[in-house]
Amino acid sequence: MNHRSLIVACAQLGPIQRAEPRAVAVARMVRLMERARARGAEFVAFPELALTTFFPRHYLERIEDADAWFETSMPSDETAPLFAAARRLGVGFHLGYAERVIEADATGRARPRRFNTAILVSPAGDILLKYRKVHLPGHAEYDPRRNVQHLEKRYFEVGNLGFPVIRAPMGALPGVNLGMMICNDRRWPEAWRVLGLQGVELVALGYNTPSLNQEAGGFEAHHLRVFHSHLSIQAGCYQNACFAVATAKAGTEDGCELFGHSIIVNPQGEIIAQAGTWDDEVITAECDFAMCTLGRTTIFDFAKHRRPEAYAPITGQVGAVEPPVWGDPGA
Ligand code: CDV
Repeated sequence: MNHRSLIVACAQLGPIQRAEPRAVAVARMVRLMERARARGAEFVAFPELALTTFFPRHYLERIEDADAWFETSMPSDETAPLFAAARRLGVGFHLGYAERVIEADATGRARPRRFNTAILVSPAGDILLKYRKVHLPGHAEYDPRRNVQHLEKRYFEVGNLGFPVIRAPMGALPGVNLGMMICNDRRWPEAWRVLGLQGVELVALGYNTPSLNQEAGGFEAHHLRVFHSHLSIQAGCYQNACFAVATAKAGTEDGCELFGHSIIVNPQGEIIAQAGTWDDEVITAECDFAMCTLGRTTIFDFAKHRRPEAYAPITGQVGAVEPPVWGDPGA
């Protein structure tokens, strides 16, 4: 049997302050790609919104005033060095960024639209696949109760590309099934399963997650923030028999702390590499895709064991609908 393996890297980024120009961030990212390549990596994953500060923490009354944080072309003059590095080093990469496009909406009207986006880029510098974040956390209006805002629902529309998977050459392999999710998506088993149903073998995902729960909806112990992130990624990999390369933006950015703990996870749900700093850092691991077979042919053999006829509420409703109280004659 052919050995199908790929060396992947998380290129974790330390903080990018509000005043830091894109060119500085891109230069840091190119250095991380070089370090990853020197350690054998054939595919490098960057965080969510990797080119700028995590700007949804800043409230701007006019959404257009946030446009400086958005990319209107990819690559652009400023991001071209990433694509050049991919070609020079022969590595593919995953990049999260804020995307502004003129695109028709559901009514057919073309207008400026903004998405929290990620792309997969081949070692030849071609964009293979685009994904737009589906699960946007936070709120759309300024919330005076919060110490730090989380305005993703203000600055972005819900992604309209679904959860696509592509089979593409990567490293020495003629085809790997590659998919993406972005940050909060990792907490939703539905997102993983849609990727799993397309036979995804490697999920690239980036995140910006504050160390503190800023929602003020109740106490959440600090250590549980990292635990819940890892729990979600490990469960997603195990239940869909795939690898994940999950990359953080880390450290104190604009006075707000983001946890690092970037990880690479195998189809058994085990963490096989983990970042140890809250700064620019490369971690690598080898993904042997033969490991996906066990889950796919036994407990998570979808064709044999899934029961979609029992899953209607998953796509038929949004919020929970509780059952009536047992024995209540009025119910
Ligand atoms: N960028 C994110 O999507 N962050 C969320 C926070 C707000 C909880 C996350 O799920 O990590």
